[in-house]
Amino acid sequence: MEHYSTLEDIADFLEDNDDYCIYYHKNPDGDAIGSAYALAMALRAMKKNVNILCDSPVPAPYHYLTDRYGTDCEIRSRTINISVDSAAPARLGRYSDAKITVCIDHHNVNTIEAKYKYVAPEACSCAEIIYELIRIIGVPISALMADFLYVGVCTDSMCFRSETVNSDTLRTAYELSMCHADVVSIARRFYVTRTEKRIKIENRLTGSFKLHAGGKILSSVLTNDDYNELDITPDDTEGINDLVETVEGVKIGIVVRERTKGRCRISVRSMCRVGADKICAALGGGGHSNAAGAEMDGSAEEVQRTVVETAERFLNESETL
Ligand SMILES: [Mn+2]
Repeated sequence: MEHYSTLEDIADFLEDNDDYCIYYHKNPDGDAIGSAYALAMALRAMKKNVNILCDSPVPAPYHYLTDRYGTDCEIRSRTINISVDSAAPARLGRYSDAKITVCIDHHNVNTIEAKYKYVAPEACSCAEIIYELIRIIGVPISALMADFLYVGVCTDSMCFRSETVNSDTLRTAYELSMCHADVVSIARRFYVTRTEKRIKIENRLTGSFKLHAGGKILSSVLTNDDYNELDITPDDTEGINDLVETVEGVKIGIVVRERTKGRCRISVRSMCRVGADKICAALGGGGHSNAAGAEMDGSAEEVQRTVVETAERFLNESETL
């Protein structure tokens, strides 16, 4: 538990200055987007000048919210940089050199250097921390802000079923529902309804499922050929990792996605005590104990073999403890 500053300190600092730029990690998820946009809306309500920057475009499923946020402002020279939900400078992609003054995050390990740093690994989502911060600042939480925050809580908690869900997660969800977050439509949108294209992608991924270590490890692959045949981009596969949890008995689930020739993105889910972040750290990546990722060189097949071997090693170690 590394709390370098209090949220009260950060709230005071934000009140005292005028120009902000909020950064969130590349290949963003709902928590990164929700945290950044909700904080930006709170700062706008405080009459501050705010911009939001990310190395990747906002994925399509979030456009229905971000389109309602409005346009960015001009970036001024004395802008103070804030990072949310981002564990390391490299996660900011082409903005990795930005001098961050306020860092708010919930990853176990955070290597961003910032004067005001608040890292709460016990928080299930960064959105929960942003919610507390906005409450301390005292600006009213609009229905759109509540939707942004609820999307963060709902997606990082995998719709309230990840190991990291705790009573604070549920309390935040309850309070956001009191602020008119559209809880039913968000759960439906991100966890129930699927497009026909999505169903085809999911079928392709589940078709590649392989079991290892007596069924305790599952690996799966999406290759460039799959993308071409299904006429999709890697963006269309966001959240696909959830599927590895659907097979009974699986403790560690792996998805390998080919990005370009000879380069793959891996995602690891852990449903046991083996840290997904530990497995990914051994492969040059990082993340949370329940979900983590890395990028690796090699063909999809080679990468899959390496990740499975690494997961087996960690699983064996934990079982002999
Ligand atoms: Mn997060």
